[in-house]
Amino acid sequence: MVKKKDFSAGLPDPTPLIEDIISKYPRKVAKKRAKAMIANTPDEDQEIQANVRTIPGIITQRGCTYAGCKGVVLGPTRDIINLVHGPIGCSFYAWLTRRNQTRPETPTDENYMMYAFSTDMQDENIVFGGEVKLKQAIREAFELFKPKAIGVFSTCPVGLIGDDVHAVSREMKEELGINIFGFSCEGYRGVSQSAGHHIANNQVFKNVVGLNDRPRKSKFQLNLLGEYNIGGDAFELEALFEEVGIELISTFSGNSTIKSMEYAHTVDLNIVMCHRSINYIAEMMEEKYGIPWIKANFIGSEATAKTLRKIGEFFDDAELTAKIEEVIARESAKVKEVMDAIKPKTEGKLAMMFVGGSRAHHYQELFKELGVTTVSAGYEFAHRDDYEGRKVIPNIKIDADTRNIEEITVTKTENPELWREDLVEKKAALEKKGYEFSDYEGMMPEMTKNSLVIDDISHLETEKLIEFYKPDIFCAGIKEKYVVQKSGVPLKQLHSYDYGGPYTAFGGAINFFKEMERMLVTDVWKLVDTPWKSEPEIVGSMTINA
Ligand code: CFM
Repeated sequence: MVKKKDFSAGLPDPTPLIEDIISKYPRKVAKKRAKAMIANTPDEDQEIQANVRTIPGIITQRGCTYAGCKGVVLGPTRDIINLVHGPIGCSFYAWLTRRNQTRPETPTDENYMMYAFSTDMQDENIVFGGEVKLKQAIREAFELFKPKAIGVFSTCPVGLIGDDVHAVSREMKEELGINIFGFSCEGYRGVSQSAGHHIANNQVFKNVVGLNDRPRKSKFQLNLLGEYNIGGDAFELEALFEEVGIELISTFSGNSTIKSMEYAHTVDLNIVMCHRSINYIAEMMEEKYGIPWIKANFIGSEATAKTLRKIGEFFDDAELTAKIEEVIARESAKVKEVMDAIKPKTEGKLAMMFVGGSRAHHYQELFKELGVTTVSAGYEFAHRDDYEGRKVIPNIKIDADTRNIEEITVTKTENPELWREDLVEKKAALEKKGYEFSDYEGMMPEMTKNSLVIDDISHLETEKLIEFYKPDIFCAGIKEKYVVQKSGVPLKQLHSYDYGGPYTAFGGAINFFKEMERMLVTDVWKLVDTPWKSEPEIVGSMTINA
């Protein structure tokens, strides 16, 4: 049975634990891994190593560049055909595995999310080239579905043999008369899926955003960036915006359509949920159109209220503000009722979370509301700014792996009607009052003293941490789930939500609290250990007849 630790007087200094882990590695590996582990001191500027190559041989949680581009950023848009140029495995293992939901407006609306489109590359294509096959596949997809747009995604062999997906896309665009564009998102192109996010942002900005200057329809228009509708998260937020009277123009990319992205530049404000995967588009929209962005967080009821108020402050409209306050008051009361019932049972428990590039931070809010302390957390593939805040961006060294990603230059639009000087002025005026734009403070300043922050955690480190902290819950993904549970610690998947969700906004917080009650307030995990360790189960006797 796992013996609980009492950290009510504060967390212990994790330095001896770091030293113990490091001592198990060969010298070179130890040197590298030491830089990725920080005993957190929130009011000091501490530097963590992030977004560097995983050491070969270490079991990482990371995915590939193709996964970040095709699966994460473009995957949730229902009416673009995502055609994968590569071996079938790259499509098969990316097929409906991420729980990004969608809801077409009518039953006959286009929705390709349940399909897997692939060129099914064979040895012959690897040897003689696959461009002809790619063209055929594009024509076939077009004839069958007549889509508005097709995206072509490169897998590793495409880059190795030199197929030009961009040239093929241009040619096919001309031939078929629909929007077709390619992504150089070969799996090996970056150190993780993070490179794929960047590549996706660039291509969507170049080929989609700004194609349709739809006239304004409402008073308050915004885009929600970095929300992928896992487990219905975006549905919660859509309902919330609708109720307060804000028009959500486009979500990048949960429950989205390619059309909505085409007129995404007609908003007044971009709000960024997942900073890691989408900050590039937020920055580019500001550069080109003068649209400002703010960081948002809808995970946790307090965080939701804070974000709503910040949006209200931006629009500065008495009616909107009143409506926002009304919704906050009504919904917070519902959340509080559930929280008050559950918190006495969860208070003082310990959590750990190692997830992606934003949730390891966001979900700490929900645990905090239940009185659960996050003793250790880390991202799989985030950058230093997601840990330490955007202030460190100018000091991040650009390495060869980052140079591998196309850097596009964005300039101010020449169309005076599209350049939002009014927003530029509004931003300047609000900044004078202390309103923060274009900022993300990162995870480390918000974590407690002596919490242990680890980037790209390895399997050995995971086991050592469990042994040391004996957490009540571990949050990660399917790759870790059963290994962790075998050690008697429940694991909540924060990628797929274990078939649960939504967890955003007020309704989502209630869902999460109820689920945490079920996972944290149960004795079942104490039964994981073998009972014969403490008490003999079979008693036998033997008689010997001499
Ligand atoms: Fe952003 Fe995401 Fe995440 Fe991410 Fe992901 Fe995901 Fe994630 Mo899995 S975009 S960084 S690449 S919030 S798929 S919806 S859960 S690792 S923490």
